[in-house]
Amino acid sequence: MRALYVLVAALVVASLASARVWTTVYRCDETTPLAAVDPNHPTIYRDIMVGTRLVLVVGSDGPGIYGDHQLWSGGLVISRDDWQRGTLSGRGYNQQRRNYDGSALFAAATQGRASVQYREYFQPDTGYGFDLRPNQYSSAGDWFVFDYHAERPGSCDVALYDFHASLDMPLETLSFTHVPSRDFNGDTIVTFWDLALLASRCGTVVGSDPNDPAAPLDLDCNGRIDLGDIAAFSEYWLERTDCGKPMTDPTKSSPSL
Ligand SMILES: [Ca+2]
Ligand SMILES: [Ca+2]
Repeated sequence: MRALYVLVAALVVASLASARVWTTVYRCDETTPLAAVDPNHPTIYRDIMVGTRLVLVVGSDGPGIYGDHQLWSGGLVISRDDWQRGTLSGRGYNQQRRNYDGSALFAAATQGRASVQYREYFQPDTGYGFDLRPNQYSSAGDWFVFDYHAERPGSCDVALYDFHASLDMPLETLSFTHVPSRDFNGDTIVTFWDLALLASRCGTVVGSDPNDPAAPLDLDCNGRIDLGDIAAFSEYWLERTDCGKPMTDPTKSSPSL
């Protein structure tokens, strides 16, 4: 009889449990996952350049409805302290519904729509982000998509919450670190043209004025354009910040160095 009680209790718990939900981070091509620094810490990511766009996909291994008919609900949030360094954008804003319809993917919006709404958060910290709610017919798969943009050097965390589980403890925290861009001519890819700009200034002393046009080239911040900057530059060789079509003539966008 005791075994029967245990079985019934297990079935009740299983029927009330919701899907496991997590975030996958892709580069701008929406196909290549962004590498983690350490396999043991899969949500601490390799440094990215300022100007980099990433794509964040919230996915699930099951439907977004609990056994008691409540819908899964959560949020993707950047704290106010980090918001200046990184930003999240929704897709396909629907003015009438005040909803980011384009950020709700098929598995969350099966036979209808899903809720993706921008809001300011006050708990546990002040922050900005999106409330997420799949619909009652949702299924396992990719639920929501957002664009992340690295705005300034420094660190920026993005937290994914399951509001049914906890308002204080995120399900996971994605940790990004932004480093100065190596794409000096702004054509979204680090190539020979950027190397040529760096090499042309090799040996230059960088003034203390942050507006010194050579300042962006001093990647290791030692006050001089030198081999240290070439080494820091080479780590991002051929890396893209975004996947827009490169300009036909990259030299035309060169800054006046
Ligand atoms: Ca470039
Ligand atoms: Ca330097």
